[in-house]
Formats: sequence, structure tokens, C-alpha cells
Amino acid sequence: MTHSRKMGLAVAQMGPLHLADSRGAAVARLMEMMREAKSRNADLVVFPELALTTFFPRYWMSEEAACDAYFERAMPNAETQPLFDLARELQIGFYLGYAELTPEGRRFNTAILVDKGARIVQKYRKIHLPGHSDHKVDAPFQHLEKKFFEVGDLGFTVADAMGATIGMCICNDRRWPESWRSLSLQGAELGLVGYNTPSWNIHWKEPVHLRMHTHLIALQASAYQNAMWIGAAAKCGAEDGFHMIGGSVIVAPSGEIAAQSSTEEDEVIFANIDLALGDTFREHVFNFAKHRRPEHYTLITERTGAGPAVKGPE
Ligand code: CDT
Repeated sequence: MTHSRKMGLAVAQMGPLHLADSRGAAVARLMEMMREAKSRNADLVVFPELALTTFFPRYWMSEEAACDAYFERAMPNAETQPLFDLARELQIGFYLGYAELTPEGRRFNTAILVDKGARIVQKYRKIHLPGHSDHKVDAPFQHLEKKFFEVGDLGFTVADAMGATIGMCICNDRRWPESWRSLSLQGAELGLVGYNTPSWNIHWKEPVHLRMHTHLIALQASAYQNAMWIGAAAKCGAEDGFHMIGGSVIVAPSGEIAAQSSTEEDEVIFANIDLALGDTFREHVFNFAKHRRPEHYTLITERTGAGPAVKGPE
């Protein structure tokens, strides 16, 4: 008999952040949603990827120009300190995505986990960077994550915070089973992800509805196959005319959606999640120690791209 272990989980979706919107305006919106999350008894609130600015990788510019306009040289800093102060006052943790410029001048797409005392307890730097680094002059917009960011160098890690073992990833990472498996193999009970997903595919003529479908199917399958809860926060709607999907969700280890946003604006969704639900899956169908067969999975780390068929016994 497993005893319930409840945690108040809020996901704070953001509507568009336009080019003209200041960091101060973004932080004020985050603070307002943090207050709402607390009023609904949340222990933790999940904010989106790159939550302080517009999704700037859609614009062609130099790395220097991007650094000047969109990257944070410290966290917290003068503009985000009020968010940290409010978290401490309300005793609520948060996940926040932002563009990180290190003292050595390295650029990462980063997320932090902050505890109820406003201490940064975990940092993650995005590993799966989608898009391109060249200027696609004929495309309606760019996706320049490969130009502006380095591949994250911190790996997939977990932290014990707010009563749960928590792992983080960022946007495109959610589409890769390796991300979630790396977290669940460290006992993650809750995975957090922020995202900015353009509604239009600039590489091929993808029906727009598939953007929502592939987003949800990836999260629901990943939650189930890794016996974990997932909280996923969009920044969405049309940023200066460039539309991104909403669909912020809280997904249970059963793969079922426990809460989902219904707008493309600032919106807080909430679920009083039971971490023990994951224990049931971990003890039975996904008892990793009992049922996994890593000796048959070696290709997963030996190969990056697909290669020739492996010869079996004659
Ligand atoms: N921000 C980010 O990683 N966006 C990507 C867009 C690629 S579209 C398949 C995403 O995976 O949502």
C-alpha cells in the first residue's frame, strides 16, 4: 500500500512577449502568476523557456547584438531580483528559463530550479538545440538556436527539492526519449520543461495541427514510460506576428493530462499531484532494475545517426 505524497504544482503559461516589452514587464507578469499559483496552494510554479524576452532566435543578428539585448550576465540580477524576493516571501519554488551569458562569454539556453528560500538548487543548459546557424533568407523567420547557443555542458541531473526528486529539460529536449530516461534513471519523480514552439515549420510543409499533436504525444508518452509527472510551460501566441503553440500541461505518470491551458495568454494551471502515483508504475511495469536490458541498448550511446544493420547470430 503506497501512501500519497501530495505536491501543489502550478504551470504558468505566458502569452506573447513582444520585441518592445521590457524585462521589467516580463517579470511583473511572472510575479502576478506566481501570486496566483500560491493562492492555489502551489509549492512550485513552472515558467517557460526564455521567459524574460521574446523568442529572439527567430531574428537574424550578430551574436554580440543578441548578447546585448537578450542575454543575462547574472542570475538573479537587478531585473529578476523581485521575482526571487517574492518567491522567498510566498515560500514557493520556481523553474525559470533564460538566455545565460557566462563570465567567460559562453552562451547557453538555460533553466534554473529555485527553492522556497529563493536559492538556485539546480541549473540545466539545453542539450538538444534545434534549428540552424545560417541565415535562411527565404524563410518567414529564423530558428537560430545553433548560432546563439552552445550545447549544454551540465548533462541531465536531478535535485531533491520541494519534497520531490526533480529533473529539468528545455523545449526540444522533450521530443527525445533519452532526455527523460536520463532523468528517470536518477529517480526523477517530476520533470519540468519550458518551451517556445513556433506553429509553422520553416523546413517542410507540416500541417499546423501536428505541432500540438507531437508536443502532447511526446509529453504523454514520456511521462508514462518514465513513471514521472511532467509540468510543461509554453510561451505562446503571436509574438510580433510570429505564432507559437500553447498547450501547457501537467501530465501524470499514467500518461493522462491532469491539467491543460485553454488560452494563448498568461494562464496558470494547477494540479495537486500525488508523487506516489509514480511509485506504482516504478514498482511494476517500469521497474527498471528488474526489466531493463541495457546490454541490448548499446547502440543508443555508440551511435548518433542511424547506421547499418547489426548482424545477429547466423
Ligand atoms: N525552442 C525550441 O526548442 N523549439 C523547438 C522547435 C522545433 S520544431 C520541431 C521545439 O522542439 O518545439
